[in-house]
Amino acid sequence: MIDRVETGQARGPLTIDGAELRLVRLPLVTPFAIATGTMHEKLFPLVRLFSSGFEGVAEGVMDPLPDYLEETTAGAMDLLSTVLLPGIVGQSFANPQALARHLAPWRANHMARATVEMAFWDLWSRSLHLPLQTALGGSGDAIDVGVSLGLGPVDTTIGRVRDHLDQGYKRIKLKICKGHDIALVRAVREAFPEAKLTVDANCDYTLADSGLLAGLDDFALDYVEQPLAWDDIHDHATLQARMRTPICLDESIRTPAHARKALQSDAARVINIKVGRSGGHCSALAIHDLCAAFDVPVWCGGMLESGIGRAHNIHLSTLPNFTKPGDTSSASRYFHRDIVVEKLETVEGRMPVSKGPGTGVSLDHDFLATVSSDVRRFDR
Ligand code: OSB
Ligand code: MG
Repeated sequence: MIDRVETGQARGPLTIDGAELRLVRLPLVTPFAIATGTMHEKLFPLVRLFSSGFEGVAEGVMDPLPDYLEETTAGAMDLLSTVLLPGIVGQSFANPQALARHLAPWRANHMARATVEMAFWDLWSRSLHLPLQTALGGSGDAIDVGVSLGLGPVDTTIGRVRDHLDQGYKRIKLKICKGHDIALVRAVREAFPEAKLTVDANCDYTLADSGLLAGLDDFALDYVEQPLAWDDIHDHATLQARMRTPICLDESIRTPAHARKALQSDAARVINIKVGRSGGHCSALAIHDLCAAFDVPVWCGGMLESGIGRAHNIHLSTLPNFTKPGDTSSASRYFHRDIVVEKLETVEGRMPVSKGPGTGVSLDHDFLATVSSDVRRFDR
């Protein structure tokens, strides 16, 4: 039984005294190419919530264009500033579940809602002087992590795989797309017969490609991530019946109901939980528990987050059913300089978990100011 802190009785409800929203732009160290396009920078809404001298922070994981899921940065900035943040400033919430219930009536917009919900979890766990990990019901001092390598030529990819295995990363995920799949995976598998390998197609295939996808069964992959459409659990069930390699769903799982349907229909034998994609930690915990009930392992995905989102992901990854390495690798792989003071770096493929209150990371305000625009305050 997971011992979760379900109430804020210790200090009573938290009243949101104020909120701040800003847009943050960070250049990426290496452009990141996936089936839907190439990212050169990370642009994201950053939300800060204030209550009784405490502060909670979170970032949104939506992209500028609706290429991963349907949400966009501009759309989220609008929803956050006109509806979600004005709707909670001045309101009191006994615990994160109460805040999640307040946000529940809104349709979709899971990433925008997650930004607010996650900031509240950070705020609430700080107010209780607990690490976020403890408030969520997790434990342990470090988590296993792998890396997600963007699309690239076969020879460069082999070099990058070697590099990351040498650094101790526990699993290598290769991005694939139509026309850049079997030959790539064969070459990497031949070069690294023992490596824990997975692939991620970001929805690039259809059921018409079942034969090709079943061909991936030859390469002892741990799983194939999101081969088919973002909104099609049913087709993934059909595909799973045609291949041995476990299917892992990412884009298709935005709610616990999506997870339940995927598990009931055998559309996913592994699930990638991204808290920022799924409406926040309450929903991520529900997905985690459902998967455990179906004996399906989960792992924590990433969206090239800054240290703020990365820290949330690290704490969530300490829950017991996160039994596969996550994508929460060293921040220095993504950014020359991060917006948090603490260095989130792996040691031999393990990411340490902060034991300070909340996420345990603090904003580097001087640097943050240089990469921020559109700063807005919401007061009572
Ligand atoms: O599908 O998991 C994905 C990055 C951006 C958008 C989608 C995905 C990814 C990654 C990178 O795979 C994960 C990370 O290193 O943060
Ligand atoms: Mg993915």
